[in-house]
Amino acid sequence: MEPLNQALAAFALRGAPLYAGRYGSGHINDTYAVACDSGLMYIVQRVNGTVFPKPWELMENIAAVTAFLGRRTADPRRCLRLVPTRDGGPCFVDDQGGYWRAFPFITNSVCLQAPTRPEDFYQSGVAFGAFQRQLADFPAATLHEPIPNFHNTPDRYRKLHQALAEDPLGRAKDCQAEIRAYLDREAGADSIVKGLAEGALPLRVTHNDTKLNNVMLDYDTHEALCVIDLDTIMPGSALYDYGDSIRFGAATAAEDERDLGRMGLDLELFRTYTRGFLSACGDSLTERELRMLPVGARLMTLECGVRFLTDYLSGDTYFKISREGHNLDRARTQLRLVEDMERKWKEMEQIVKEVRA
Ligand code: ADP
Ligand code: GN1
Ligand code: MG
Repeated sequence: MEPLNQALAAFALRGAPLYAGRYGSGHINDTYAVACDSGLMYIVQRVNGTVFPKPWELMENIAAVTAFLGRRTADPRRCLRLVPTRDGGPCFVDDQGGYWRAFPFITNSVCLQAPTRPEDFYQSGVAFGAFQRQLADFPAATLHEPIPNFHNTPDRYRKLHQALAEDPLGRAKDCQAEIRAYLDREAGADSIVKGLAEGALPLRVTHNDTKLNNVMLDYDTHEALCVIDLDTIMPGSALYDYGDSIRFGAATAAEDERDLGRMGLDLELFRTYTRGFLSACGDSLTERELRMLPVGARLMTLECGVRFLTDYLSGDTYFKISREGHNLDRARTQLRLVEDMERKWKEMEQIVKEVRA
C-alpha cells in the first residue's frame, strides 16, 4: 500500500476518507488535506526526514505542547490538536520509515503568505504572543532540541570562523567588507545565550519559525486563531520568536533583495507587531525580556546574516539558492537591516516603551 494510504488507515479519522490531495505551500513537509464521508476534514503530513533526522523527538515535542495547549483552550479552532492513531499513538511510521501525523483541519481559516494589510501582521503578533502566554508555565527544559544550538549566536559565529579558516571555494576575498562588518559585531552577540545561562532570562518554549504563514487566521475577519508548524519548537528565549518575526516581517524589502537601498526597518510595522505581540503576552514577560525586545530583533537579524554568510563561504550547502551569490545577497540584506536598526535604536526603544504604557 502507498505510504499515504497506510497513514489514512492508521489514524482514528471520523468516517472514511473520500479524498486526499496535496495542500498548502509549506516548503518542508508533505501536506495533504483529507475529506471524510463524515463531513470532517483533516490535515495529514509526512515529516521531512532529511531536515529532521530525529522525527520521534519532534513528535514528542508536538504531542507534549499540543496536549498542554488543548487543556487550556476549549475552542478547537484556537489550538492545533493531534489526531491519535487507532492504537492511541501520536504518530504513524510507514513501511519506508516515514513519520506521519494528523490534525483536525482548522475550519473557516486562512493562512497568508504575505500580509494583505498591516492588521494581518498585528494578528500574527497576537497569535505568537498568545502562544508564549499559554505556554508560560510549560516545563520548557523537558523539550528536545530537534536542531541543537539553533539560536546559539556565539555558536553561529564559531561556525563562521570555521568557514573563514577553511574557505573551500576561495570566496572570502570577494566579501571582505561584509566579513569585517559581521566580525565587528561579534562582541555582545552572546547577550541572549548568556542571559539564559545565568538565569537572567527565563527558558521558555519557542516556536522558531514565527512567520505569518505559520499562523491560521479566521477566514472572514482575519483575526488570529492559532499557531501551526510546531516542528521547530525547542527550549529558548521569547526574544528569539519576537526577534525573528521582526527580522522577516518588519523589513522594507525581501530577504534576498539585491538593491540594498531598499532594505531597512519599517518602524510602523515594528510598532504594529510589538502591539499585537504584547497585547497577548506582555504580562507574562519579565521586565528584562521587555527591555530586550529590540535586542532580540537585532540579534536574530545579525545571526541570520551570519548563517547566510557562513553558507555562502561553505559553498551553499544549507539554504536553497536559485542564483549565484544568492546567500551573499541575503547576508548583505541582513547586514543592512542590522545597520538600520542600530541607526533607529532610540526609536525602537521608544516604541516599545509607548506600546507598554
Ligand atoms: P511546512 O513545515 O511544510 O511549512 P506546515 O505545518 O506549515 O508545513 O503546513 C503547510 C500548510 O498546510 C500551512 O501553510 C497551512 O496552509 C496548511 N495547514 C497546516 N495545518 C493546518 C490545519 N490544522 N488546518 C488547516 N490548514 C493547515
Ligand atoms: C529557514 O524553512 P524556512 O524558510 O521557514 C530557516 C530559518 C531561517 C530562514 C531564513 C530550519 O526557514 O531559521 O530564518 O530559513 N529554518 C531552518 O529564510 O533552518
Ligand atoms: Mg509552515
